[in-house]
Amino acid sequence: MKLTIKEVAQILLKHDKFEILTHNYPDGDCLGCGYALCEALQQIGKHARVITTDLPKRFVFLADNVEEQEFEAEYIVSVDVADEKLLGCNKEKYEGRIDLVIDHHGSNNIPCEQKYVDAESAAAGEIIYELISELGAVMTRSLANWIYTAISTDTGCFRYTNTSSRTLRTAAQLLDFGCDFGAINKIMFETKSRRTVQLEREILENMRFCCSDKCAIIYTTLEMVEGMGDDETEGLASIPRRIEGVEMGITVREKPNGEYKISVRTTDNIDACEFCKRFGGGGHRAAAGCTLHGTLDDVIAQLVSAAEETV
Ligand SMILES: [Mn+2]
Repeated sequence: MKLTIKEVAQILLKHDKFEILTHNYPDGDCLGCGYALCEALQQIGKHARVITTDLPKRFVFLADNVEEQEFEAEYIVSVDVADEKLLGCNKEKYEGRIDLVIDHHGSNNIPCEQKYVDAESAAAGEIIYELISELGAVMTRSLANWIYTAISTDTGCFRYTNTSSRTLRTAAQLLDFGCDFGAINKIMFETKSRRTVQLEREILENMRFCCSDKCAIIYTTLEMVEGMGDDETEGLASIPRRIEGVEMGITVREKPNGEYKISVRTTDNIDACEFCKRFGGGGHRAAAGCTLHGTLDDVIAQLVSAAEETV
């Protein structure tokens, strides 16, 4: 059933004792949406709690002011979860039990009768923003902060092309509600762990170029990232493509047992997906991936020779 935002609000108003599910490797959007919806429901007299998998360090503060409530759950809502597989360690418990899906991934394939999926929204946070006023909840500063976190992180701080005029209008209203956008931007976009900066230095020192400098290749070994969390090594694939003149950026990540995960980012004229298909991978035109085996030198040599034929 295709629902309107008003109908979603009516459904929520009819139920109580909510569990709100987020996806694994949680990001600012699913967490911001989860906590905002939770507080809005509590504000109008409902019981609610957010179910997460392990929080990356920089998101932990988001849970600071969330009231923990004890109750037997009766109604399960998922936010920003495109597929039940993404529930991670909560999959077994909640698979087939979701009562309402709220999401912005057009590809959402959760089998559920009641779904609100709006692929026009840059972030699920845009949907939650509208829902909060439909629920009759008051937009507090903490609600505004969570929703700002959701929307700003899914748009790369309003830089990605998914940003719409509605995204910016919503953000403007969140500023009117007093959200701490400066502090949130600093944490989300301008802060890296010292270890991450050291890793980046090592990566830059070892960067290789080929194809008359149109292709840049970076790599991490298991030794280089030892003890680092996923959130400390994300975003590395954007390093090569920041370099002027580079049309193809390749990131090689060593995994256990001689396996290497390859991420390829390209500019318009090169098809990253076609490139990765040569190695049994795939993806999108501008961003794709594949897996290779062997030694690091061997893997890089294979990538360089394929790049020389492509770029
Ligand atoms: Mn999202």
